[in-house]
Amino acid sequence: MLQIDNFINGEFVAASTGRRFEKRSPVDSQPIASIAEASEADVDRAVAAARSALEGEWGQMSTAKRVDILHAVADEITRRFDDFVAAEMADTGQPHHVMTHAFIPRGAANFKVFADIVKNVPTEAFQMDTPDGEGAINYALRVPKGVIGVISPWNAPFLLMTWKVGPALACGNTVVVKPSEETPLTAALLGEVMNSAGVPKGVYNVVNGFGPDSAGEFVTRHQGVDAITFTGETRTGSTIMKAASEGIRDVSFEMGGKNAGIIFADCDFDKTIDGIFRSAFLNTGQVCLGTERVYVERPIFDRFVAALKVKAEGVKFGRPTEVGVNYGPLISHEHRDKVLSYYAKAVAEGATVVTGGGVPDMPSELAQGAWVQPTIWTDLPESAAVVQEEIFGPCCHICPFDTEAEVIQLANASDYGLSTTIWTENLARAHRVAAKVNVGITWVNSWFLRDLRTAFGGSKQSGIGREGGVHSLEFYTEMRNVCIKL
Ligand code: NAD
Ligand code: 6OD
Repeated sequence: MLQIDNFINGEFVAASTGRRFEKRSPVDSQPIASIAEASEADVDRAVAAARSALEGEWGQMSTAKRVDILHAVADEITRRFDDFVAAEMADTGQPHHVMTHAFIPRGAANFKVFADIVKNVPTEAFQMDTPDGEGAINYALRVPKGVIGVISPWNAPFLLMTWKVGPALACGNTVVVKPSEETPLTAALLGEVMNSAGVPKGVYNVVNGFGPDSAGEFVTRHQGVDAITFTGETRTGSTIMKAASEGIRDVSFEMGGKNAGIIFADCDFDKTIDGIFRSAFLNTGQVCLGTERVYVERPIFDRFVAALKVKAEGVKFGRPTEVGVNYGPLISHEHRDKVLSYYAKAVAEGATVVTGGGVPDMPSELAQGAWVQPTIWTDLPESAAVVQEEIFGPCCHICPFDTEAEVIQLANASDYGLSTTIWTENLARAHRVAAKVNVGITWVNSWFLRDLRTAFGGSKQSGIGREGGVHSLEFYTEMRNVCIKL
């Protein structure tokens, strides 16, 4: 079994209390790692190390050198690509090709892209008239915000953690990361990478543990943490916001979604089926940007439901490295209980179960894993729990619509506003509808196609703020204006 320790001031260290917890494989429930559970004193040490790095070598370093070091981090991630793939597969149980084609390459990109942005983006300057006619000039300095608390989830652990650590370090901050208790492996591996790439001690720290009354709460309450960037459930965001209010500390939140797929009758049918299949079932539906509400224009409704059913019934369950496997387990039994409770609610509320709805028959060596069937429902009212609440599982409800105005109203009838996909061959309609759907990201005829220079985030209860491109600089730096009278 792997021994995973906290990473503080450039060293792997056990918890001061000696406490550890166990991580089990979602595939078969076998124990895979023993993890040091950080105490409040450990979090204190991590924050102190981050502060001292900020005031020391890292804080004094030229931007050019910092950028070079972050490129070295990206190169080292690429060199150890297979280790990251293996670690993330062990943690999440998701198929090999999802790791190699989607999630792990983003780790390196998250460092490179933000290092280059920081190197190239100018600050602002204004010439100003003054009563004496001689004028003044204003310019802004960008300074790091300080020690950043990074709280990350389990569904795409490495992608989501580096999406915050990359820009935070590029801007000259230091970090204390609290990865999800479900997925500690890649954050630890990144500690080794930081040391190999020459990142000074204390710049990147990892404290493991849980949320309330554990490492998550210790980090977010800590007054030595200057700002908190969080990805996870909306309910957790609300708790963290209260903690951040002590000391008036800034937050950036990327949270839940209940995303709509909008399918017009003039879509490219086969591409749309493939796209909705991916957006509903990739990563076993555990993607915040995934589609759990599907609205299909009535003339193609029956054909669409039948075709998506065939795709859902064609998934291949199995171990992540098995050839042809394209569908993994849920992250844990606890999460499976939640998803299955929604499967039961859908039936209780009168759904037609088009496919799935339960636990698949698995071979005996996988029977203890957290497996669930991909599930499709129809015939529910919009008020049903599975149409309103984020399930974060491999399931969707499909509902017919008749007009553009109606589907816009349906898509917007949610407390969340993270993403949407629109499927049509009519470009004018795509632009029209995209402008009216109240979400942070709309994809037309695609899904999860990411340009890291764009603003990423959610509206309504899906988030606060935007990260990505120069928008990350807005959170991870502060602007100091200098006014010079000429
Ligand atoms: P979660 O909120 O349960 O946990 C996220 C992290 O917060 C974990 O590290 C957890 O230990 C920590 N945490 C929990 N309670 C805490 C507390 N009181 N104080 C401090 N830290 C605490 O979320 P999850 O189950 O890990 O992830 C799934 C959720 O994340 C879904 O809602 C999904 O939509 C959302 N998500 C959003 C995005 C996005 O970009 N908007 C991306 C991925 C996931
Ligand atoms: O692509 C990203 O930058 C990002 N934050 C993706 C979020 C995926 C949610 O599961």
